[in-house]
Amino acid sequence: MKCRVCGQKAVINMRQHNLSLCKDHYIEWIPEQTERFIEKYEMFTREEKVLVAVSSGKDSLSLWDILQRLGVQADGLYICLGIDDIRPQTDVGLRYSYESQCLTEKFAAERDLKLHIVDVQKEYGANIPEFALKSQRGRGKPCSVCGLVKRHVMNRVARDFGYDVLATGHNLDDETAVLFGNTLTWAGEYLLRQGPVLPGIPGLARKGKPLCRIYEREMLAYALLCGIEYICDECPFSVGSTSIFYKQLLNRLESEHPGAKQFFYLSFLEARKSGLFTGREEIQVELHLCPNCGQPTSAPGLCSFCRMVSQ
Ligand code: Q46
Ligand code: ZN
Ligand code: ZN
Repeated sequence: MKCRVCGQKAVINMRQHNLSLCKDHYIEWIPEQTERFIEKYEMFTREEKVLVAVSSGKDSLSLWDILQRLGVQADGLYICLGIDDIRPQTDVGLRYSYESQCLTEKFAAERDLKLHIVDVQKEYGANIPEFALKSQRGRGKPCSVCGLVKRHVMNRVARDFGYDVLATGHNLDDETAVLFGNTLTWAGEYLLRQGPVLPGIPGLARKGKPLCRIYEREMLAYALLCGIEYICDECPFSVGSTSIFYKQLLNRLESEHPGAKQFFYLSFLEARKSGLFTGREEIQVELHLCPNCGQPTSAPGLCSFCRMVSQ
């Protein structure tokens, strides 16, 4: 197996792209691909201020690394969720947030990058497991509460510090797992909103997913080959999630049909572009501003986040 560019020994063979590359050319190829997708989907321009949401996972840290290589001025945001001291069957969750924060801070310090840190417990009086216990949303699993908190904090920091766009490290496997779930239920509203970029509205920054066309396996290889120190443990609450199950199903499909995930995602984007999900009249949701935090919300009064925090 030889590198298609230089003929040296290849370190990765991507059947889905019919491409093998050596380490040096692979480390160049991933940023080139990312740049192509940033431009193709008009995520942001060189002049815009980018905020990257970093969790210390391989995808978000690699994304931050790639943006630096591309010369994009991107600052980081780490949200400390307080997912520590949890004792499931194993003790993986014991210091999940603590370790994530250390790795993210180290990454930023070594590269002299600006990092915003928001500690949910300190700022809002409870951590994610505690919010999950006291909120209706969190019954059983805290992921719904966690998603609400992360969205709120990301939007708040982007607005308060004047960022034009919020970039997240979702890869192709993440996107196809969500797409698969939304397709199983034909969740039209979600299908309409899913895509590489979500336009901003007053009070909410644009959101972009520069890695949305890159396979998880490719991102893992990139992080390893670049020597990026990321957290290997998954969040303890992700155990048994439907998204992991969908990823496993899609991996089986991919192993039989290389390129299947990419084809699924690209065909969806084409179908969406051609108006497949806008057949009926688009419902114009009137947005109100939350009187407490000022973020847009679909119903008058406090937004869901402020309601949860005030409980
Ligand atoms: S961090 Fe939060 Fe995830 Fe953990 S609690 Fe669920 S949503 S699984 S990406
Ligand atoms: Zn090469
Ligand atoms: Zn609010």
